[in-house]
Amino acid sequence: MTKQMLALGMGCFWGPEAWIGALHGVLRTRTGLAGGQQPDPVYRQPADHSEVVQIEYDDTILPLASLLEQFWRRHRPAAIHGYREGARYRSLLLCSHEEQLQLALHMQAMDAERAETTIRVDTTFYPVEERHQKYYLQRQPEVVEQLVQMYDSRTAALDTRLAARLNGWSRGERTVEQLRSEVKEWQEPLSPEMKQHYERLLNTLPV
Ligand code: MHO
Repeated sequence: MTKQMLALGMGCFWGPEAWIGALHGVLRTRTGLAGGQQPDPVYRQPADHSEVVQIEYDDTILPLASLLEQFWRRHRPAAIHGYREGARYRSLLLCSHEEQLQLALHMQAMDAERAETTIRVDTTFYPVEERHQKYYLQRQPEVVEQLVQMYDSRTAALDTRLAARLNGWSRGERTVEQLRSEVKEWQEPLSPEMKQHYERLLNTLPV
């Protein structure tokens, strides 16, 4: 497995975190601010930064090209710019290395509508407060509560691969059945005991 990192901006980060978290091969998602120059932006005052989803993914399962196809299919870059104040909402593709950048630029050139997306290598990322992490999953407190019981803290629980998938499920991006069969295949770094906890949680979800 090759672990990769990338950040995508396409408007309000709540919805994108849900569909991205549902993708097979995504290991972790976080919402935050990125793409600007000014130090220490916060949600209420993003300065010159934009809302983005930071994604950790396994590119042997989810190739970058397929992630980026979906990124451009899921939003219209030109429709986002200038919506609301400053730079908060922008079509943004922040790569973590040159190889990602070359593929992203190549794919951008394939469709004129993609021209409005800002693309560059930039790994600076400022996570935002917890209430914006897995926003739609957090609307289901009884599910989050079960997840929290398996981890040391709410922060750790909301940061997991399962939390990313459940967030997708809470938006109808995945069925419980799909999650059950996927979790069966998860190996490292999941202990057999933890996997049982996961399966138990999935069994309590309304189908
Ligand atoms: N629906 C919100 C946007 C929140 S998002 C995290 C609003 O229109 O105020 O940008």
